[in-house]
Amino acid sequence: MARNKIDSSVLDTYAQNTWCPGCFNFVIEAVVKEVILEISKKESKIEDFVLVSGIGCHAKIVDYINTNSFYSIHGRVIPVATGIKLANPDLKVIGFEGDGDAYNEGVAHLVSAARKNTDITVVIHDNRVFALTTGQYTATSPVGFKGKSTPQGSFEKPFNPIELMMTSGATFVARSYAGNPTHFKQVLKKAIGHKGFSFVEVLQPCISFFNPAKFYNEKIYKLEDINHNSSNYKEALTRAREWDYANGKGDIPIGIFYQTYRSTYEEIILKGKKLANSKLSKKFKEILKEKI
Ligand SMILES: Cc1ncc(C[n+]2csc(CCOP(=O)(O)OP(=O)(O)O)c2C)c(N)n1
Ligand SMILES: [Mg+2]
Repeated sequence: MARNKIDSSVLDTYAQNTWCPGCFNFVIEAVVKEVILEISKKESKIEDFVLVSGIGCHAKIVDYINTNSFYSIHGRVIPVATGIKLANPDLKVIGFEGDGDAYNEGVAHLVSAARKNTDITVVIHDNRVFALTTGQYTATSPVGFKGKSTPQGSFEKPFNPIELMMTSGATFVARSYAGNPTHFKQVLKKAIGHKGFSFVEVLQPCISFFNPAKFYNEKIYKLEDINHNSSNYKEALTRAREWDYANGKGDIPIGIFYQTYRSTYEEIILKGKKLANSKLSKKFKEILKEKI
C-alpha cells in the first residue's frame, strides 16, 4: 500500500475497550496512533514499531493499537524493551508504563535505562494512583492522598520523576498533559526522533480515583512559551524542581526540560560485540592453525 494512502483504521484492533468512559487514556491512545501513522508515512513502516506495556489500566493501550507489541509484567517494561532494541536496533521501541509500574515496582530499571542511555522511548501514564487495583497511593501521589490503602491520607513524600530522570543521566526528559493532545503529540514525536533514552511523563487525570484536571488546567504552562533552553542542564533542573508533587505548590511546566546526546547503550554493546567477535575469530584461527 502506498505510504500516503495509509489511513488510521489500519491501527485499530478488535479488542473490546475496558477503560472507563471518559478516561484520559483514550487521548493518549489517539495521539500515539496519530504519531505512529505520521512517522510511518514519512520515514519508516508501521511494522518497525514495537510497543511494550506493563500491567495496569495504561497497559491495555497495546491491545488497542495494531502493531507489534509485548504485554509484559508490572515494572518490567524496560528490560523487555531493552532486549528488543538490542536484538534489532532498527526497531522503534516505545514502552508504556503506569506510575505504579515505573516509579514503584520498576524504578530501578527506569534509572538504569537513563544511565545507560538505551535508545528507547518510555511514556509514563502518570495518574498518580494504582488505578487498575482501584485506588492505592503510588510514588507520585500527593501527601494526604486518600485511597483504599490510605483511608486517613498518605504520609509518604512523593518523588519528582523529572528531577530523578535528569540526575540519572536521561538524555531526553519531558512532561506533557493528557488534557492537551496537541502538546503531547509534539513532545512524543520529538521523543521518538531522539537518539538515546527518551522519557515522557504524561500527567493523566484518573476520572475514577484521582482527578486533579481542574488543578492542572490552572497550573500548567508551556516551557516553549518562556523560551526555555533545553540544552542548559542547570536551567532545566531549576524548572524540573518548580512544581512540588507533594503539596502541589508551584506552577507546572510542561514540554522538553532537557535534551542532550551521547553514545547509546546499543551502540556501545554492539561495538563491543564486534570487537569480541573479531578477537575470538583470531583465536579460533590460531587454534585451527595448530590443529592443521
Ligand atoms: C508484579 C506485580 N505486582 C503487582 C501487581 C498487581 N497490580 C496489577 S495492576 C496494578 C496497579 C497498576 O498501577 P499503575 O502502574 O499506576 O497503572 P494504572 O492502572 O494506574 O494505569 C498492580 C499493583 C501485578 N499484577 N504484578
Ligand atoms: Mg497509575
